[in-house]
Amino acid sequence: MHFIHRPYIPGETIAAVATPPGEGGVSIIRISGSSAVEVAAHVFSGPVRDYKSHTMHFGRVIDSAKNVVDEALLVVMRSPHSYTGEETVEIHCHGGSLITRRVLQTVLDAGARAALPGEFTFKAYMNKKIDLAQAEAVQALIAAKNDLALKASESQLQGTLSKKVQHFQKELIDIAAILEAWVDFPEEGLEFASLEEVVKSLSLIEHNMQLLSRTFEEGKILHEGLTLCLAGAPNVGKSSLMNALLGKNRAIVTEIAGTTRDLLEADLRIGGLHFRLMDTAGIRNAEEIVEQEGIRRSLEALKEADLIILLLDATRGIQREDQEILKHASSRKTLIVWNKVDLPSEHLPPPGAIAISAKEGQGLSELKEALQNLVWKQGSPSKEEVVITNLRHFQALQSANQSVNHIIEGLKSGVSPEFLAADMRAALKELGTIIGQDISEEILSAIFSKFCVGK
Ligand SMILES: Nc1nc2c(ncn2[C@@H]2O[C@H](COP(=O)(O)OP(=O)(O)OP(=O)(O)O)[C@@H](O)[C@H]2O)c(=O)[nH]1
Ligand SMILES: [Mg+2]
Repeated sequence: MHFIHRPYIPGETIAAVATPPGEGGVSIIRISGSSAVEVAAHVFSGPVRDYKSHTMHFGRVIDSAKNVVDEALLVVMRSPHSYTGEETVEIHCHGGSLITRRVLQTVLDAGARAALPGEFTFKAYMNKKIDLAQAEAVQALIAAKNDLALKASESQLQGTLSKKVQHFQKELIDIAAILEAWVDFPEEGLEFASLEEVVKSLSLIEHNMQLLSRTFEEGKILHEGLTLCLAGAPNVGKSSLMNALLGKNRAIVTEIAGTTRDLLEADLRIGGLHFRLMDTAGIRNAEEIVEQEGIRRSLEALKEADLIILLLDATRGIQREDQEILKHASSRKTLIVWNKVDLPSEHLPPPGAIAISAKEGQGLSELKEALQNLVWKQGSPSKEEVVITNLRHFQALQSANQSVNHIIEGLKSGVSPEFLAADMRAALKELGTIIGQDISEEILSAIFSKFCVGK
């Protein structure tokens, strides 16, 4: 087994800074491997070998020339009760970037090797502390940008996805045994289960796997966020709405039509969702080339965006130019919003329409609610206990599903069970890759190399 093009040596002692780079109160240097305690004993003033597991001790870090490098706290975590499953020592030193580097260098000089990205988690995986789906959850947890994404990765780290996958595997193995019995004992085999029963069980597994893969869309929303484009004719109040949603004067607002010419972007959070908000140039037939280019970009943004707020000016009602813009906005992802309802107008928004005043901040909570409803059209995210957030898992589930579907179709059309064994093996293998069974070194390296050093 290799880890990122390097032979994997069980128990090899590695070290890295586990805290983010830069200045802070405390930095943590993590050492893990069979000689972690020995290495730590070399660089620390106290009797490290005698420390009880999971207890903190104050002392000094001392280099090979007997210079004091820093004062620090040290904790030993004895195998197997550590993140990696191996002997682990953490040194909590002062948080300067230079001092942290010096402490790390002292540890490396004492015999540890500098850890590669994700190598601690890789050790945890190799030592069966966690499976691959859980290792990936660690990374998702660190990268989570909103509460829902955090919840999804926490649950994956607890092993909910792994359990589900193992459950599918077990059900398939049970069915594989029945198919085998049919082949080996064609006479009595059918006593174990009828063809209809097997097809029914397989269809149920297929259905449940589909339900799980469908959560991927949701997982993507949670992790990557959504792009939300503010579009409409000039002067309807797009930039005013951007400012109102952000609660600050991000975009220039004037009474001149054609104020915004470039795409403006900002991060926005609504109810646990993360949006990339885009203010665009008002769309009209422009003469001037800068504005024309701005409008071209607006139309592009409309096409690419996950969601669109199409703004109308309530004092003008729907004009021909609004009709034109509507043609570019797919209704599936568009919310039509009437702005400037604080002004008197003879054009009343249709009943039930979302009516706001970007200027006065009126109707914004209704708008936010409507946005969330548009995102969670298929139901609120908390309903499924397990959410797929990882493309690799999604693809594996899809191919497993396909193989199960082949088996069902084969059985229905009278194909002899022995010819379906390959599909059964394929389905089990694909499911296995999610939790790291039978997985190639390239894939492993690709997964762990995305981690940061020290994790
Ligand atoms: N009374 C009132 N005025 C508004 C409202 N929203 C925007 N305005 C005014 O309408 C004018 C245009 O607003 P902007 O936010 O610049 O409009 P825009 O859609 O970004 O315009 P372009 O960038 O030119 O396409 C400004 O004078 C705003 O003060 C509103 O809700 N009520
Ligand atoms: Mg504008």
